[in-house]
Amino acid sequence: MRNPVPRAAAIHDLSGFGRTSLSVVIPILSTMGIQACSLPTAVLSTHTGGFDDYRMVDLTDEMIRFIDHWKTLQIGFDAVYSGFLASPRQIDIVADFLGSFARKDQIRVIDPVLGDNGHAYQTMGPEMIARMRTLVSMADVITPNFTEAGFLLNKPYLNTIDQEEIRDWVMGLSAMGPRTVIITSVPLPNTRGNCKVSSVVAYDREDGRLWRVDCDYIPAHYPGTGDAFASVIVGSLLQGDSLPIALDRAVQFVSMAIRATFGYSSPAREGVHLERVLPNLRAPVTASSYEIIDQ
Ligand code: PXL
Repeated sequence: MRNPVPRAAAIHDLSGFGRTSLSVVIPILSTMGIQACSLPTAVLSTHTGGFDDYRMVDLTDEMIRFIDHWKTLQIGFDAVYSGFLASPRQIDIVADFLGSFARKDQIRVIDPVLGDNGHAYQTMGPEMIARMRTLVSMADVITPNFTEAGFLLNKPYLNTIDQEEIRDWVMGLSAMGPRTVIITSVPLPNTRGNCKVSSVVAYDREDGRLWRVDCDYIPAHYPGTGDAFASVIVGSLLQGDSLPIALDRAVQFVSMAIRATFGYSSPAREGVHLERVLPNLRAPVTASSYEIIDQ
């Protein structure tokens, strides 16, 4: 039976400063009417993007004890949603978690947090990438950015990619297991005159349809926007939205968050001004800009 308030297990780190991971996941899910139950993978003073002297407490052993407690409570989750994992062993722990807490009509969303802009994050080595492929195979939905998609497929980073090739990428990732593959920050050639765009491309293996949503490119990079994007996808799917509407809502929200921030000169590493835009997640869905590119 579904919970009266949809409930998601949120398996991410807690970074105290910088607006990534649980600091982003919890407010977004709560605002969307979803109960977020945190299973922290690590506690950090800040996230690792743009800060050098961060302190990190790896919670791998504690996760096992926390999960054991949750098992005794027989908690039922409508979604299991994982992001930043702090050690290769945590990937096995999340895989076990998926087995132990499986239930009918549950969605398993894995955001394979590994890197961005062609580079792996400071804590992500080849073993994390290799093991992440196993976790991805157990998901219903994955939300890699373009860099992470390349890592999972073992493809070199490209500065631009055409529609034919990105179709191969999403199908290749879906063949690894997940029914739905959503790749963000795809550098497709622009379709809006001279305006540079960054696209989200998504594929649903069940109906074979391929979707695209373009966003205006803004020359700034804020850590945590991938976490915000995936969290809106989780909330939207749990609210019963279709895939293209979920994509639209996530793109619109992240674009708005970036625009709300970019006008100020706050350091990019502090993330987007989430607090200013959160209420928009409760607004009715009024506009959509998705396109179908293959059916
Ligand atoms: O936003 C992804 C993320 C999550 N958690 C930590 C990170 C990052 C990206 O830098 O460092 C700790």
